[in-house]
Amino acid sequence: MALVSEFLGQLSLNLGAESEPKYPTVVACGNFDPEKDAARIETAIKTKGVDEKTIIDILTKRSYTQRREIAFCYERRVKKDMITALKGALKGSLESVILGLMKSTSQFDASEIRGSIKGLGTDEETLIEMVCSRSDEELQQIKQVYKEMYKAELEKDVSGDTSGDFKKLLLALVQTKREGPSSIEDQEKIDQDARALYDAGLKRRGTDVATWISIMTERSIPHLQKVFQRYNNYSPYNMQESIRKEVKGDLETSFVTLVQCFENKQLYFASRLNDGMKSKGAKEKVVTRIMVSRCEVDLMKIRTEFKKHYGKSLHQTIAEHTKGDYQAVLLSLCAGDD
Ligand SMILES: [Ca+2]
Repeated sequence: MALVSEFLGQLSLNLGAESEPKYPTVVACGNFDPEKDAARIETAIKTKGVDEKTIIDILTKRSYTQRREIAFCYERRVKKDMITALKGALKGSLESVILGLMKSTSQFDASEIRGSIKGLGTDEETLIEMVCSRSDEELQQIKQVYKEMYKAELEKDVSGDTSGDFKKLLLALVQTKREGPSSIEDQEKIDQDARALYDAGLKRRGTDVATWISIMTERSIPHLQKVFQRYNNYSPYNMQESIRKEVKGDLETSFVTLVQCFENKQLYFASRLNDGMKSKGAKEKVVTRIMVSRCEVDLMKIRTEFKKHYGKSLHQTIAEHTKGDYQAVLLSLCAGDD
């Protein structure tokens, strides 16, 4: 599997010099005819009882740009907005997935964050996942799109809905202050930071959260990986265990999420997917969010981590724990068994 994902990573377009390589499961369709797709979707929507299968087959096997082209052709043909038509034709979890796919990855991420803070109360679980797992590059795009979509500043909305150290941490992340990776490994700085994390936490009474926030939001990820290894020279507990001992609640979840993502982001998503499908009161919202937001980013690598860690493939797990059209659309996004 590693080989296939590496191959796909090399194939995908790398826009901008500093972009991370991509490992998508949903890629552009080679033999693409937007007029034909639009006509098939029109028929599928008009079919009595709606032909969900055709809608799934088409929209999960095209890139975002292609889906937009289909929507454009559809609107010209039918004189109706395709998204509105899909909204009327589909329902439940399938509708959420398909409407999610009609947004770009950044638009989808921005709308998930907006929903988590502007809904009734604050959905901290979603907010933490979105802010703590995204790279600075992704967050910069999300901020820009957020402004376009909602005429509001993400930073302001996040700070209006959170408080205390939790707010300080999320804001520091949204401000995207992380250093880029350096070609030279600075052993002295690795040691200093490892020590500073220990001195600010386990070593003292209470926690100097400000120090933790600055190190974890400003240092490069390869540097932090080394820091967490070095940390074990000073502390009897590793970084995640130390976080759990020192802080509680949303702040604890946020720091733990950060460290998990620094260590292996795709494993973090794999475990969220696994919990989302297997835990009591399965969390369809989490599963939908990860499948939609990562299918054109790194879902192929998430699949690899999933199989490696759980012994069962993501495909099999979806097949066992979901059903109907929702299962069909997830399996199609998953795009293969491992
Ligand atoms: Ca302490």
